[in-house]
Amino acid sequence: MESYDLFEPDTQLHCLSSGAFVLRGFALPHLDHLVSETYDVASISPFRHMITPGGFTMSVALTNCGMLGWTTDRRGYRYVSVDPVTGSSWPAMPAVFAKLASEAAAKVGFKEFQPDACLVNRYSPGARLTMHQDKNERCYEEPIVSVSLGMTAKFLFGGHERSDPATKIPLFHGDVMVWGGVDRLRYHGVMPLRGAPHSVMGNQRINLTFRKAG
Ligand code: MD3
Ligand code: FE
Repeated sequence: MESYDLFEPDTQLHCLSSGAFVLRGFALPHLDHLVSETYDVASISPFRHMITPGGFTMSVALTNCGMLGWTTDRRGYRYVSVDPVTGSSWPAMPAVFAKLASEAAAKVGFKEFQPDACLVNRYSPGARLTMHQDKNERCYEEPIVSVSLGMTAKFLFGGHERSDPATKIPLFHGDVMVWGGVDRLRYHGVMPLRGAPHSVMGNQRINLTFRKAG
């Protein structure tokens, strides 16, 4: 698969497919604020390792903010409004999160994206996400936006069948991805985290994934 630059060299917009984009460094002006808000979210609803319906403990630790949070246990994957660990609502989505996600979506043509869910994934060295589709949301018309913080990850951009070949894409601190339309249900994953600790975030990668789930 070829990727190519669009006409905005200053914003470093890469188009992977007609509905999938990498916005290199799009979050750079907001990074300190994003990182501190992420830690505030995790101080209210802590990172935890969830169990998949198949009985495996996820290597990625996660938490959520916003009206709805993604969760998994032996009963399946779903969105819930109450954090099962704290018994309280998920922390509110910080304004800087919602603004960044909707501005990134608008930049590539998805107007008025208003996420109600932000999944916060934390990767320690060795943690990975196997190839999957994001299928737990009510509406596939809305795009998904993701923000990478910390250590560099190799993202796997697959096709519409699990067995389709995947392109490896490096994602750096401050990179944003947006995908929707014909690419909304592509398989994707993240290779086991490895490499040098990050100067600001240390020995981890954190990813914010914004969705309209409800
Ligand atoms: C490209 N998280 O939590 S979303 C997830 O880095 C998840 O933690 C990724 O996948 C992470 O479900 C970031 C990246 C993503 C998601 C869906 C896509 C990229 C996609 C669908 C089509 C194409
Ligand atoms: Fe996903």
